[in-house]
Amino acid sequence: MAGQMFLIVGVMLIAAAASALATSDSCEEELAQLGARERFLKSKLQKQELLLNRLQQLSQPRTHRKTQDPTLPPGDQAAGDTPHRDCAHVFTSGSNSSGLYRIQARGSPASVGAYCDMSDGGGWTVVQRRADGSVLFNRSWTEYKNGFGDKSGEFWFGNENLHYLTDQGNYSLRIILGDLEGSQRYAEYNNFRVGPEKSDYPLSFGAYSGTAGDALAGGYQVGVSAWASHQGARFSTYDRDNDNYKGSCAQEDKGGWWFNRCHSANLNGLYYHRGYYSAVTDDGVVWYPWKGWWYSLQTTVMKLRPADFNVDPLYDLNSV
Ligand SMILES: [Ca+2]
Repeated sequence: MAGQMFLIVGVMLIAAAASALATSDSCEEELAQLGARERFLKSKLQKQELLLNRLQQLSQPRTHRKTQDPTLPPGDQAAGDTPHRDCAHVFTSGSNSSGLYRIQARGSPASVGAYCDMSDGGGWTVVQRRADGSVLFNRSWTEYKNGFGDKSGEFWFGNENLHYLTDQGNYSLRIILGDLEGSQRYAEYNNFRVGPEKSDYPLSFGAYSGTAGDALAGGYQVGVSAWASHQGARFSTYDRDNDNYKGSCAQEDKGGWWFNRCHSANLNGLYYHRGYYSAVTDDGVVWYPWKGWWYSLQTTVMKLRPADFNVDPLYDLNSV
């Protein structure tokens, strides 16, 4: 009898201890959940405060009078009275919808219309776009110098504009590529710079990051950079051959670009509507490390933003 009592007391003690342990486990779990919830709510609150600040700023009267630029088509937005150095400057001045603005880089003799991409963190000056093959990219030195195409569609911003823009400081280049199925990859380079015309608009860039592969430096494969890298390459067009090839890369590959001997990437090549193509030379819209030489990309965007641009956490996907 005494033994049974002893056992019952033992079982009760174990049950109590187990229950205490279980309680302690579930408490910890609950605490962890509450902690995570608290962090989530705090970050949500922070983002809502940012949004509120932004809305308040937008509802306040402008200190600068906005004027419609007569050289831009109706509906396009003007950058305001003060010349903006780039689209990042337009963005930080309070304009956060994508579209056409006027910018004037320091040192540039005149202002120029630029397509500002205010998505993807905002503040991007778009300098090249392929979307449907509607614009011919096999153009002369002068056309590449001044830019061509339709800034709301396919276009080249112009080497002169690229030079003045990137001469202002450390710019990051983000390239977004798309294939026929709608998949996208990106490549990013810091310290992107285009030199002056007197040096044939030489290209220089810093470290790569991204998902499309490092075509510009030819860093995707050991031993190919001598002919595949675009680092330091001068610009060539069909009427101005500055490449390292005995023939003319621009003539063979049908677009203006920073050719070496000849390329690992040529985003200004011929537009083939079906992606894969066959031709005498690799003259498509090419980014070799992603799709090889015999696939012509369906969409490309090259856009620039100062490397020290402060990305609003509200729009920064990496911060979520
Ligand atoms: Ca040559």
